[in-house]
Order: sequence, then structure tokens, then C-alpha cells
Amino acid sequence: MSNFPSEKPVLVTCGLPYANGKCHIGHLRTYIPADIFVRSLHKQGQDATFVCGSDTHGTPIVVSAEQAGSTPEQFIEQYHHHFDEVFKDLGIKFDFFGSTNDPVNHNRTNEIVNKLIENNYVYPKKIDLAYCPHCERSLPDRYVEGICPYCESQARGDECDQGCGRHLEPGEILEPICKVCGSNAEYREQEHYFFRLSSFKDFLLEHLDTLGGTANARNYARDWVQNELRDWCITRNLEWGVRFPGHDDLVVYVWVDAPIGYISFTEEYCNNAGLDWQQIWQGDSRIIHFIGLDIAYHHCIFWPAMLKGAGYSLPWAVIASGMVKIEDKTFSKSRGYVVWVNDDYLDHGFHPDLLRYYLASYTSHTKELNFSWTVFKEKVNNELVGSLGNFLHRTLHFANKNFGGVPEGQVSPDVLAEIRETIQNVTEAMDEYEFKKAIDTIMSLSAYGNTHFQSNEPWHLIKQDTDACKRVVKDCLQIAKALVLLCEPVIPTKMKEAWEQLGLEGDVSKMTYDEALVELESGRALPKPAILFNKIDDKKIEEMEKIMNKRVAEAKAKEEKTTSAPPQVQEISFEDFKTMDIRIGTVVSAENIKGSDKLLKLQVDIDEPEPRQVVAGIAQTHEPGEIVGRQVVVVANMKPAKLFGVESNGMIMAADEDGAVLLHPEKHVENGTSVR
Ligand code: B3M
Ligand code: ZN
Repeated sequence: MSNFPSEKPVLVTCGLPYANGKCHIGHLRTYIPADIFVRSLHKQGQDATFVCGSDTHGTPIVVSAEQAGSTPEQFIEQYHHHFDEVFKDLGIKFDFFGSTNDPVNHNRTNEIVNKLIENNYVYPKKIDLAYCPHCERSLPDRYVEGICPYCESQARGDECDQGCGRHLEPGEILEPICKVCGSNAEYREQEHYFFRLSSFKDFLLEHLDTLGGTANARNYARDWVQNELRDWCITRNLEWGVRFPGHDDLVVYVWVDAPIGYISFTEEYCNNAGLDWQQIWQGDSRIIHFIGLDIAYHHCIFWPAMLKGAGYSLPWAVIASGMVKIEDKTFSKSRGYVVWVNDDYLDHGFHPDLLRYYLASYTSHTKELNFSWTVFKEKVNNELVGSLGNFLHRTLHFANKNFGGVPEGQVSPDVLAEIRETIQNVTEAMDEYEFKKAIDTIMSLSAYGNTHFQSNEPWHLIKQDTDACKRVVKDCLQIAKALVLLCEPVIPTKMKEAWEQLGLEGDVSKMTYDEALVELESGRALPKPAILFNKIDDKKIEEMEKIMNKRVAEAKAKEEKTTSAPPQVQEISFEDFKTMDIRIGTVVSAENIKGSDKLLKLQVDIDEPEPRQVVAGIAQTHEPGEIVGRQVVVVANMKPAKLFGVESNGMIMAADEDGAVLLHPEKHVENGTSVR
């Protein structure tokens, strides 16, 4: 039994694209299957609302706008427009494409945050936050880079993007550096607001047990809930964003107001269409989120907890797509492994439907998709041109030429049974979010059609047995009609054309799958058919591969240039230098720090009443035993910092050459001697 149609209102959403860059093929891995799913729901007689919009807040947007020399408002406007256009060009048909900066979203976010505060899920806490003394500002999220406190990889302020992948809370990052000016940042205490995520543990475990969608999203989230569910800091020191109620200097974290966009976009759409949005978000409904696996944490943990805490309906299913590779290489815009939807695809005259077909049929939705121009060409040429296009054209051409329309007679029961079974299998696959399986099933019907035509040899029958010929053609036309209906969710523009070639009226996107079993009316005229799909030639693919190789080579050259150029350093005055308190000291004890293979905890005698405790990143080059008793150079007025929970009150100077080479005086001097 299929899950649809259902009595309950259905809402489908897609992860919101950040309005700070162009659309690439990685994005489409979510949007195209979601659009196919919604179109297929309509074909099952299911009404569904489909919304998405631009994610317009957060530090990446503010930083990018600053770099582009524009205001965040202007900056997001341009990308909002871009995504809206690209989605339309690709036939991705949202009922509403909104913006999280719309007043409706500001209001809804306010209402929900106030509800959470009222329900005692939000509390203030003082935390140490990165602050840039040079820029004189707090450094939220992407404004800061440093070291991940969990795995010691280079990380961004809000996520360990190159190491363990953890979400990092404000103040967690070690050795913070300001992204704007490159200075070492310091920690300053500040009051922020936290969401009691940890109190939702039992609720979340239960929620994940009943949540539908793909197992990858649920499993990933369950691991996090069981292992480490920490409260979330939901405020940031930014101008740009949705104000945190009652605090002019704070906005809510972008991951608060971004998913709330799903609600406010539904609100805007329903209010325009005279529908009731609360039926969806506060009633018994089916809320279905399509996302990339990298944001499963936010959609399966943070979001349902927020909804629950504020009294809203919960997601019914979360469908997470696997990641995208480009020609076997990890997707990377900076290294050139990217396929831009406009520049690299549409602008070269490729039809949008071919890309929709390729992305949805290449591999199972949850698996990694490796984009390859050669595979793209092969799939288009063999499947769309060789099978589907061939069958539709030869059938329509033969019918038009010999009968001028749909011949008399009845469709054979075998053919109707085959169509019925295909519909059944396709809807089952769609129910499981197995788009590849659905498309493979449809292509089997196309192969069946080709065999039916080929083996019955209507070109001979027309001379020998006209009635038999009519039966074959009638069968094939019925299969063609079924194929057009079944393929419409995947390749809507091409199937609209094919529907017209079948001489049929009405909008094929509004017809249901059942229509495929309604026999074509004998005598109905058929127009002269045109070729639907053309072969992609090898030359074109070589050209596309060249473009990609050139981009990768350019990115490489650029990277080599930046890494080999001497670093740009700022000049300082003697006054600046004098602000540093550098002294000689003797290491009196050294020990490893639990959980870190890079750090040692040292006690250094710099002629103070107590030895100084200093944490140094030298564990990979120095055994604790070997450095006790040695003299070292200490920066004694470093701001205290905590590394792996251990306080550090200074810095040991070392030359950095694939590891630490410690500095020490050329002869023994008194501890505490200053260095000038
Ligand atoms: N804007 C894009 C991402 O992280 C982010 C999604 C928001 S969904 C509410 O993939
Ligand atoms: Zn990490």
C-alpha cells in the first residue's frame, strides 16, 4: 500500500540555499529529487504544498557582503534572484520561494523564540567569546578560525569543517584568529542565551524512532543524541539577522531563523492562496524535509526540539541526499571541482531535463553521486535517446504516417497489466525515496514497448494484416501515453511536448498516473511528431571536460602562488614590541595532556613565587622527560587561555619547521631575564 494519497495536508520543503553564491550541481542533488517527489505526489492524486527560499542571515553572508563591498541587503537580493531563476529554468516548481529576511519570518521567529523563553527553554549564561582587539569587535562563527578542541584540526568558528565535522559552540574554538584582519583574537566574557537542547534527549530518541524518510538522516542523528547533546547558544553579536527579543545588540543564530523559514514561507503561500497554514504547522499533517546529509544534525535534532518546545507540529519525514563528487574528486569550489548550473550547463545549450534525468537516475538518493560528463553523455544517449526517445518517435511516426491518428481496436490486456504493474512499482519506489529505482522501472516499460514494436514488425503487418497492425500500434501508443505520464515528474518539459505529440489536451503535470490506463480514443488525430531527444556528441563532452580541467589547473596555480609567496606582515613600532614581556625560564616539570597528542603541560620557573603553567604544542616533537631542566623563551604576558580544559598562562617560543624547534639562550642566564 502506498503512503499517498493521504487525508492529511502535505508540505514538502527543501533545505534553503544560502544567498551568498551561485547554484551548482551539489545544490541540485536535493532540489531535483524533491521536485520529482512532489510532481509524483500530484500524480498520485495528492495535494502538496512545496516551499523553499533563501537563507539570508548568518556570518558567511555578512563576511561575503563585506568582501564584495556591498550591504547584506543588496548582496542577498542578487543571489535570491539568481536561485529563483535557476530553479524556474530547471523546472523546479516551488509554490513559494521566500526569503528568511522577509518581515513574516522575522515575526514568526520572534513569536517562536518568545514561546521558548516563556516555556523556560532559554537561559542566559556568561561565556568567553573570541574578540578581535584590532577590529574592536566580537567574532561570531565564521569571523573566527582556529583549532578544533576535539580533534585539533584547523576549524571554523562554528564547525570543524576539515576534521571531525562537529558543530562548535561559540567560545569553543582554540587559538582563535580574526578572519577579517588576521590578528590573534582574545577571549572576552559576554552574556549569551542558550536553548536547553539537552532536556529534549528522551523526546528526540522517541521522535527519531517514528520519523520517516531515509535511514541515513535518522541514524546519524541518533548517534549524536545518544552521545553528546549539549545546549545550544542561540544568540550572536551581529547587526544582521533577526533581533533576539529585548536585546538590541544580539540576533538569533542563523540556524534558528532559517528553518523557521519553512513555517513563514508556508504562511505566506497559504495567506496568498486563501489556505490555512496552521493546519500544517499546528495540526495533524505530513511535513517532509529534503536536505543534504551534512545538515541532518540541524533537521533531526535542533529543529524538532525547537518545534516541540514552541508547540508546533513535528516533521513526518527527513530525506537526506548523499554528497556529490566531481569526476571522482571531492567537490570543492576553491579547487575547481565544481559544475556551475548556468556557466557549465545551461549556457552551453544542454536541456534542463537531461540533467534532471541524470541526477535522479544515476544512483540511489542516499549514496554518493560522482558527476562525470562521460556518464552523463552515456545515460542520455543510451536511455533517453536510445530507448525512450526511440520508442516514442517510432510509435508516433508510424501511427501518424499510416493511420494519421489513433487506430481502431482495443489495447491488449497484457499491455494494460504491464502498465498497471509499472505504476504500482514506481509509486512504491517513490514512497521509499528511491528515485533511481522508480526511473529504472519506467525505463523497463520503455524497453518493453520497444520489444513489442520490434518483435511484432508492424511495418510488415501493415501490408499483410492491417487489423493486427492496428492492434500493435494501439498497444504501443498506450504504452507511450503511460510513459509520458510516468516520466513527467522527472523530465517535465520534454513530456509536455510528448503529450502534445500524442494529440492529448490538458496539462500533463496535472494528470494522475491512473490516466495511463484510460485508453486512447480511436480516431483521434496525431500531429506529425518531432524528435524529442538528440544524441550528445563526444566533441561536446571533450569541450566540457576541458573547461573543467582548465579550471582545476587554474585553481592549483593560484594555490601554489599564495602558498609560496612570503606572508604579508604588518610593521610594528618599538613601542608595539615593548608591549611584549618575553623572559627566559627553566622548565621544571612537563606532562602530557589527556586526550591531546599535540600538547604538553609545562611548569616554567621565570623567577616568580610560583612556576608559570604553560600549555605548548610540542608533544609531537618533545618527550616530557627530555625538556625538564632546559631553559626556554617565554612570552609571559599572553592572555590566559584554556586548552583541553588546561589553563595556559604564557607561550613558549619555537621556530616552526614541520614541528616545533625550541629556542633557548646561548648560555645559561638567570631565570626571569628579559629578552629585548
Ligand atoms: N542554508 C544550507 C546548508 O547548510 C543552509 C540550509 C538551511 S535549511 C533551514 O546546506
Ligand atoms: Zn574536530
